[in-house]
Amino acid sequence: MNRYLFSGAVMAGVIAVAAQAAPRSISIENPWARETVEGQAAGGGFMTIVNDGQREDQLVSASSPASREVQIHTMSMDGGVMRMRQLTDGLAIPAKGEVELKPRGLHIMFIGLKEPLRRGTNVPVTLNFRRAGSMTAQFKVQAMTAPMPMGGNQ
Ligand SMILES: [Cu+2]
Repeated sequence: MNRYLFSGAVMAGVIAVAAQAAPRSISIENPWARETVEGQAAGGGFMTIVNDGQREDQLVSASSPASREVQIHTMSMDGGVMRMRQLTDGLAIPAKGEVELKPRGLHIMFIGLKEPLRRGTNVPVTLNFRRAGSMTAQFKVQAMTAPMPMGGNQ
C-alpha cells in the first residue's frame, strides 16, 4: 500500500485543445526514449498522455519487446536525493486533461533491456489503459544529450 505523490504541475492538468478526430479518448503525443549505452540494463521513456474523454482513465501497465519489463515510475526529491518509485496502482489521466512524462519526472522505465536503445530507431511500447484499452506507440530514440523539453536542465 504505497502512497505516491503527484507534483502540483501534474495535478494541475492542462486542457487539451488538439482538434483530433480520433475515436479513442486517449492519445499519445511525442513518445520518445533516451538512447542507452552498451550494457545499460534500464532506460527511460517519455510522452504526453492526453485524455479527451469525460471520465478519468488510468495507465495501468505497459510492455515492450525491447525489455523484459516496462514499469511506470515517479521521480521526486527526497531529502536532496532523486528517487524513483514504481506506480503499482497505475497512473491517473484526468478527464479532459493530460499528463506529461518527462525527464526528472514521471516516466516509463524499460527494465532488462535486451539490447541498447539506439538513436534514430523506434521502440514499440504497448500501453494498457483501464478504459481506453491497449494501444501501441512508437517511442523515438533520441540522444542522451537531446535538449529537454519544458525547461528540463541536464
Ligand atoms: Cu525509473
